[in-house]
Amino acid sequence: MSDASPVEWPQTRAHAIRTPPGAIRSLRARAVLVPLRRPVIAAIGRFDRWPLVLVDVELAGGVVGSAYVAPYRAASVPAVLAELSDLAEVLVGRPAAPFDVEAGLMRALNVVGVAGLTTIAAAAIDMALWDARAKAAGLPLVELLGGTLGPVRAYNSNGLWRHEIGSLGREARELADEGGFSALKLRLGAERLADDLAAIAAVREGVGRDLDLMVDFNQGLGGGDALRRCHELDEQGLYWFEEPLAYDDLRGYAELAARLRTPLQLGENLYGARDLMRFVEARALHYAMGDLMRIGGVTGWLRAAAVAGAAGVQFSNHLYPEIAAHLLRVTPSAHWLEWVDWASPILLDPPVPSQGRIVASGLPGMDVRWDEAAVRRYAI
Ligand code: SMN
Ligand code: MG
Repeated sequence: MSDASPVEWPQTRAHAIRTPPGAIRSLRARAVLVPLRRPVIAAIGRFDRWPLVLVDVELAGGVVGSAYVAPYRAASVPAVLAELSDLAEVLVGRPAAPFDVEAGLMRALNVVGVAGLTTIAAAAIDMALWDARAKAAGLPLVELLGGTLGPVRAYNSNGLWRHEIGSLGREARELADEGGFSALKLRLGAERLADDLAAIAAVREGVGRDLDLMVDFNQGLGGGDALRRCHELDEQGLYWFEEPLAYDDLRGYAELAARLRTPLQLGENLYGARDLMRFVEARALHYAMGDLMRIGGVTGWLRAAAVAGAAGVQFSNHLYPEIAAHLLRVTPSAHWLEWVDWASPILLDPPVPSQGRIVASGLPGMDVRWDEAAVRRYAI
């Protein structure tokens, strides 16, 4: 974005500001490819390693805010980096004020599209700015936002992918034991109903029926097939059906939501609060989740969480558990934290789940601190 003219940045009057947020001095972006303890195998593909784009925003005065986004495909990393360097040109010298940056970037980007890689890059910057603001204030993000540190209930999403059914029971036991979890997520959407039923039975054989079991179809089913499969599984006592249809099939989801007894969960692929608003208005979901890189970072999360809360829709995170441990504490209809440890290899002191809960560290910022040796090891 070389032409910054459409952006009208607010003129701040020095005398009206008590603690100026400081200007953005520089933005640095790099990428790593980290190993996954258990390969991700779902209807959307197989991933043996997980790409992360790391962003550091330095403010005048020296505070550095950090954040990461995970664009799934390693091949997408150069595009995200290019977008970040484009946005950096516009942002250097501007106040480190996430709401102003959001307004400016959305106005500048709406001519090229505000859903997709542009949003992903903008979300990474937004999160790094919030981290910087929290560090500058000497507060954990949750306290900067007006909340308190405390536990957030989590489910373990680190496994139960679509691999051979024979190992699902043992894996479910391991996953429950890893952090005293009372809920797990299983990926479904096999060609034959019998295989989905066998996967559910295998997990329950491993951990019993007391654990809550969410299931995720990762957009794998066509319209009529989704209705059929969900009906067939409706008596299984599953906690939620996640994304049986293509993520943006508003009409299809509205129909499913009206016909099923098991609550429908979706939202990980929605871009921003307005996307979520459409699904809420169409009564096309029962639960919603926000993915920080698509929902618009911390700023976008706050907006989406307000929409969900006002509608009485319980709101969970998708990935980014370190940051979600802060945000779910200030989310009016906070539901479950999705626990994955995929960024843990490059983080200093990553969160450790215990008794099925995650607690933010209490250090200033949002608990995204690089283990630089590990970042070097996995750099791409
Ligand atoms: C998921 C997340 C990341 C990669 C593959 C699948 C899944 C989830 O949709 O909800 O965790
Ligand atoms: Mg999902």
